Amino acid sequence: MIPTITAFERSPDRGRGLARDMRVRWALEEVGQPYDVRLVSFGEMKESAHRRLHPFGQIPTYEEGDLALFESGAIVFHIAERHAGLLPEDANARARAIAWMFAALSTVEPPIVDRSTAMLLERDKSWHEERLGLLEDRVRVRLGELSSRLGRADWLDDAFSAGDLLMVTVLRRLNGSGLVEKYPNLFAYVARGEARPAYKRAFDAQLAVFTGKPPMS
Ligand code: GTB
Repeated sequence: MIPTITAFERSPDRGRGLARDMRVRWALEEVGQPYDVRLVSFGEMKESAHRRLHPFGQIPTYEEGDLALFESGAIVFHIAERHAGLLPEDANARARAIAWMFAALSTVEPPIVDRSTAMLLERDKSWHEERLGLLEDRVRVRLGELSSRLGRADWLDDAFSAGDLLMVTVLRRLNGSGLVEKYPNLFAYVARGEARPAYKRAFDAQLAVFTGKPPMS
């Protein structure tokens, strides 16, 4: 059965792959699962038909037969559980990969989202610069810790996993900030993720929504 996901009809990131449908698309591409996309406007996301799928009126959602899911992490986990390629077979390695999924979403992403929100909504406030400094310090702490753990490895725990997929998408939200560049191993890690053929296919597909041109095959 071909699943259907939802994505922004007009993404505010202008196709830079920063919205959270990107991680779901990437996961589906990694496992070779074709998918359909239903584009929704900001208005439609808040209507009851969409809220039946997503209680908070957001994207992405995932529908597959009788199953409807929201939360990008839960969706990526579902895809990783149903298909080979995103979680190791070995039970302990699998548990560690899942720990990295949680780390990406609940330890590394929050300070990054706080920074993005400050950049988006608080630029006109008299206290913006001071607060931004504090928020960026918090981001730097996490990046430093992540960089130390990654060291010279290609991926967070041996082979590429759903943990890396989520972590790379989280770190990409710092594009243009200059923060990741200060940690050459993290910068290379993000580039390694972006170089994966599945990432490129997912990126091109979401960009095509913005440009209105079909992805190059
Ligand atoms: N925790 C949920 C998940 O992981 O799925 C969060 C979902 C979420 O934040 N969805 C956003 C949304 O629907 C889109 S991704 N927002 C509309 C709303 O809340 O009304 C967040 C996002 C949006 C835009 C950019 N950007 O322009 O760069 C980046 C990320």
